[in-house]
Amino acid sequence: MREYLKFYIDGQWVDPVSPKTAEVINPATEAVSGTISLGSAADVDKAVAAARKAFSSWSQTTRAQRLDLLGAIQAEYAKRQTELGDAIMEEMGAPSSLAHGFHVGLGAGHLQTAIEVLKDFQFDEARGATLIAKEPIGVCGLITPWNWPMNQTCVKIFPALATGNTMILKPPQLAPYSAHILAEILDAAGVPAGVFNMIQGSGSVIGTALSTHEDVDMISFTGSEPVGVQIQKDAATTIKRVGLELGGKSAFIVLDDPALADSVAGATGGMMGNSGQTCSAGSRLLVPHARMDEAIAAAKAAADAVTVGDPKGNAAMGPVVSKAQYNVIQDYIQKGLDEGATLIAGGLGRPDGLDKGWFVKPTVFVGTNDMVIAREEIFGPVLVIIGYDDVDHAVEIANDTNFGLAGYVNGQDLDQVRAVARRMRTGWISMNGGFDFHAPFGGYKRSGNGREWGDYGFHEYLEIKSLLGYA
Ligand code: TAP
Repeated sequence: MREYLKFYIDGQWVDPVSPKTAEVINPATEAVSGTISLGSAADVDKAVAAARKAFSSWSQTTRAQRLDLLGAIQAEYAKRQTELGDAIMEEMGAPSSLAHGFHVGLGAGHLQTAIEVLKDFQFDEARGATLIAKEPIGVCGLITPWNWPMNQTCVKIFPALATGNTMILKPPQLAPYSAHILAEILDAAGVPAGVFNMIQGSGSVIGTALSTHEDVDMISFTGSEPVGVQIQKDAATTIKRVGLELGGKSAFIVLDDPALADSVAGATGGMMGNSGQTCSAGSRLLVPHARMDEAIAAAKAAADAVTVGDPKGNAAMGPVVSKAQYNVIQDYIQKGLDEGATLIAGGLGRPDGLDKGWFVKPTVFVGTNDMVIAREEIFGPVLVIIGYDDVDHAVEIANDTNFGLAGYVNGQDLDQVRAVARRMRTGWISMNGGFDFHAPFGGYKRSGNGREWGDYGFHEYLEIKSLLGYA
C-alpha cells in the first residue's frame, strides 16, 4: 500500500493545512492501492507564496544554471524509471511494457528535448534598433490528467523550468503516484526551494484555487473540454494566460494503395494502445468504400489479436482507468449498436475470463460520420471505420468535427499523403507513422489553444517584451 500524504511546497515535504485523504483504486483489481492527501485552497496559498518568492531569483538564472539543473534531474529520473513505470501500472492500469516503455520514455523525451531546446533558444532577438526579449511569465499552475501521467507532467514542467518560471503542479487524483515520485526526483536533483511545488487534491478545489488565484500568472491545462471551459472562465477575472490541450476525435486516413491492409492493422492496434485513452488517438478510421471488405478483415484481425489482461503480465492492453470511465465507454458501445453501426469486433462487457477490473473489449464498428460514436470523444478502445468515395470526400469527413487535435495519413504516394495532410484542419498530423519530440503539439477548434512540445512549448511560458531604441 502506498501512502503519499505530504505535499511538496517550498522545497519541503509538508503536511496539508487541513488533513483529508482519499483512497486510490487499482483499476486492474478494483482494490485500494494506497492513500493520498486532498489539499485545500490554504495549501495553494502557501505554494503560490513560495513560488512567488522563488521567482525573483529563478527567473534571473543563466542558461548554464538551468541546463545544470535539468541535467541533474535527468540523472535522477534515469535512476527511478522502474519505480515510475510500476507506479503508472498501478495507478492507471497501463500494461508493464507500455508503462515502463513509452509512458516513462515520453517523460524522458520531454526532458531531453527541453535540454536540447534550451541550449540554443533565442531569448533575445535583435531587430534593427529594437530588441525583443522573451521573459518568464511568473508563477504557473500546471493541471494535468491521468491518461499519460509522465507525458502530461513533463511536457509542462521542463519547458516552464527552462524558461525561468516557478510552478505549482496539480496532478490527477486518479494517477497521483508517478507525480509524487517525479516531485521526489526534482527534490533530489536540487531544484531550489519554491521553484517547483506539488499539491494533490481534487480539480474543483485545487484547480479552481489556482485558476482564480490573484498571484498565479498562467495556467497550463490538459484535460477535458468542459473543464477547459471552466478554467478559462475562472481565469478571466485575473486575466491570466491559459494554455489548453483538450480532447480530440482524430481521423486516420488510409489511402487506396497496396499497403491498405497493413495501414488498417497498424491504425487499429494504435487505437487500442493505452486502452484508447489518448487525446490524439485516431478514433475515426477512413478507408475507401471500394476496399471496405479488405479493411474490415484487417481491422477485425488486428482488434481480435489485442490481448487484454493483467498489466503485470504480457497483455498488450490493460483496463481503463476507472469504473466511471468503464461505464462511459459501455454506454458509447450501446449507443453505437442503437444507432445502427455494425459491430465487427469486441462489444459490450468485459473480455472473457476477466471478471474483476475495468477491462474493455477492443471494439471496432463500421459506421458513418454523423453517428454519436464518430462525433464524441469516447476515450476508450473503440474505433469507428468510415468509408469514403475519393480523397476529397476523405478530407471532408476528416474535417467534419468540432475537434482539431491530431490526424494521420498513410499511403505509398508521398505527394498525395502530403497534399491530404495539408488539407486537414488539425494541429498535429503524423504521416506514415512520423513522430518528433520537437514538433509542436496542440489543437485547432475545440481541441484547445497554444502549443506544447519542443521550442513552441517554451513560448507557452514566455512573455514578449519590446525594447525600442535598444541598439
Ligand atoms: P478532466 O476531468 O478534465 O481532468 C483533468 C485535470 O483537471 C485533473 O487534474 C482534474 O482534477 C482537473 N480538474 C477537474 N475539474 C477542474 C476544475 N474545475 N478546475 C481546474 N481543474 C480541474 O480530464 P480527465 O478525465 O483527467 O482526462 C480525460 C480528458 O482529457 C479527455 O477528454 C481527453 O481528451 C482530455 N485529454 C486531452 C489531452 C490533450 S494533450 N489534448 C491529453 C490528455 C487528456 P481531478 O483530480 O479532480 O480529476
